[in-house]
Amino acid sequence: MEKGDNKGNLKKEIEDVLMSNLGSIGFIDSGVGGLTVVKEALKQLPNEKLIYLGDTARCPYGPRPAEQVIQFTWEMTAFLLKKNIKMLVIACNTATAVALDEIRAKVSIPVVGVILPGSRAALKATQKNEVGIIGTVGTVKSQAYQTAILSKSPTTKVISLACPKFVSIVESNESHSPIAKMLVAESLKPLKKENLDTLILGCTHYPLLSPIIQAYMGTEVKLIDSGAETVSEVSTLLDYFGIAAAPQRISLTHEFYTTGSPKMFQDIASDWLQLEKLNIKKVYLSTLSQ
Ligand code: I24
Ligand code: DGL
Repeated sequence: MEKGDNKGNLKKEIEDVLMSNLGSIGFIDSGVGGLTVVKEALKQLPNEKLIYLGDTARCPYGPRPAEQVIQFTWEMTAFLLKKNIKMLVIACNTATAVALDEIRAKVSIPVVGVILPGSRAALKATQKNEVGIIGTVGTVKSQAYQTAILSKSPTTKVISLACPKFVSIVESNESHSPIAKMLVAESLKPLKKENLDTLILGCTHYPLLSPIIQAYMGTEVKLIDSGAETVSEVSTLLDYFGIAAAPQRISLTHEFYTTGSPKMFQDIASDWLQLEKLNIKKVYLSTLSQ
């Protein structure tokens, strides 16, 4: 082998290492719920290296004041920016609702939230021009979905409903239990009276409840998974900016960071993503606010 060949290989290897970081897509969430978005990304964008940060130590964000959610979201963004990501996805609906504009104004990479993609998909799906949205207290209070939908289609009727108990029912492994069925029926009762044909699942955890939400609302109501819609838009944007990753010669090692217990993160994430050993590290974002 000639000297030059070795040099060429080394250069290629260095380039590969650099590219593998420069080319990552960052995901931030209040905890593990954003893994519903990651699961879609693994399916729709298998060439992309993903870096996920979940603020499990301070989860849930849903009941927190907007100012605090903005602060936490900024801390997560600042952490991922050091990883040289090419795009940032705010996978958490509550964080998107209150912090997207501010984060976008502060960073130079494209920032994608979950609310516009979900709203667009709902407008596409509705025949009756009447859309429902369910989410956390923070998301509903912000009226971010309503604002997004009405800015595109002022005549659309939007009915918002906070379902604060849904997150805890999912997190207590009860998604398929009779208790969950009763809670869903009780909570969604006000929506049944309405004439909507499209319902946005405006929270990372709600896709896990979609079988019982669908059963209660009826098959004529189309459920929109905001996270899945967001990944489709990320795919479009990667092509638009010409920054989509090429097929990889080696298998990708995605990076996962949590502010909580890596062991518990591993248990949930490996079960949910059906991946055995994940690369999970603990991070400390801020010692000031817990
Ligand atoms: N689901 C979520 N969060 C949890 C949970 C869950 N525990 C069981 N299941 N806990 O979100 C949050 C608090 N933890 C997080 C880790 O650190 C410590 C604190 C929904 C996850 C959506 C991907 C139920 C469960 C599971 C495996 C897969 C899916 C799932 F155990 F819903
Ligand atoms: N990730 C949050 C959302 O999508 C749900 C969990 C929480 O309240 O932090 O709104």
